[in-house]
Amino acid sequence: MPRRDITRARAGGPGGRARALPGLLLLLACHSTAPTPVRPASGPIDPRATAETRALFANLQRLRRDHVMFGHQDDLAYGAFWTEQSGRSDVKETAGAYPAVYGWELGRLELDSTRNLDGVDFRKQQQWIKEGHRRGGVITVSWHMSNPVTGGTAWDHSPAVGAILPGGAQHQKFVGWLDRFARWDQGLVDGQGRPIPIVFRPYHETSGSWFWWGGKNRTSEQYQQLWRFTVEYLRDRKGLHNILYSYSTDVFDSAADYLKQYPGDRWVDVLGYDDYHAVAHPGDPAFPRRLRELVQMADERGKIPALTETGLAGVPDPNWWTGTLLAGIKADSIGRHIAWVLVWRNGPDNDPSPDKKWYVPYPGQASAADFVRFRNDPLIVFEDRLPGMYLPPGAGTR
Ligand code: BMA
Repeated sequence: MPRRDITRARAGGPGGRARALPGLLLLLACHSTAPTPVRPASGPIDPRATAETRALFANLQRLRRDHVMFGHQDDLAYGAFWTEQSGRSDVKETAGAYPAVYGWELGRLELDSTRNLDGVDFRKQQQWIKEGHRRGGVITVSWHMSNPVTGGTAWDHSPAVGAILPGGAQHQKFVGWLDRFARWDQGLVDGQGRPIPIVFRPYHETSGSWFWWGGKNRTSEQYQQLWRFTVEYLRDRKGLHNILYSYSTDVFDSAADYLKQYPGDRWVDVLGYDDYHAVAHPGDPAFPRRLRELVQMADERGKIPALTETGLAGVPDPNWWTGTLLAGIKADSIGRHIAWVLVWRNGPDNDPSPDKKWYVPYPGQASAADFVRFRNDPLIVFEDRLPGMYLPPGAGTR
């Protein structure tokens, strides 16, 4: 299918048709074709969110009017050919700047392990989170939580949700796991002792049945109860106020499909979804269609839409960054208003064919030149072009 040219589709955008029009006409043109406006009164679901967390919410909403941030999982911990080397980042070494968003993972924190399921040391992880935050980056956290009933991994989909809800046989054990999260979260403070805001994305890809909290392994009601209990416990019982909560599904067919187990507007700040499917096929119309639906759902609710995970393993397509990812984001004048896109980790650890696991290039990799083109696109923001995300909007630079 031929693509729409985004510079024309988006009135008032760089190079857009509206640019040639004089003042008033320009204003009218912007007005008539602009995407659904973001509800100005929106804010975090936590009424006691810290000033920095409220600022992060507002700045994410503001930034996505014109830009999309780029993120990478485990960026500072290891890369394609290195582990734990201070200052290193495959993203920076290839594109010249750190990512704007840093994804981190908590799996095995619940077991009191010193390292997560991918071998990342939790103490060092906290240092990397602080380092990224100090540079102005945005932190997002996933949790491939072990199965609380069997003790197996997150992929052990023996029924568990019913057992950990209040009244269930494993409820206290589960609450103990949330307590460990709370201790971990309380360690995240900046140089002045203020809590570092995070986007927390537990129980992710919930539409799929590969995790114990997903799909056929629980009812929608059980998922919603689990979600609401988690928010209430962390926010109201543990008093954590540095968190934006991100719901996320895997690929979805429609808004109704996406919202099937949605916990509700009072319980979610970020509407995310993970897509490793459409992005494997350049020009797949399902990709901009999903982004459009996601942004519309978020705009209607005053929430923040984000492509919370994506990527092409090994990035064998030399033009994937601009030809598939960027083209797909730009293909829809509404869908382009996601706040960020995060690609998965560069971990070669547990894959027999390691090159299949790289999600960002290293210098010299097949897609490296195109990754630089992606980074230079005016829509895309890496860390060096971020505004001050933790100051009230308009308050200046970081
Ligand atoms: C998955 C894979 C696994 C990893 C897990 C948690 O998508 O990358 O190797 O253990 O995420 O990070």
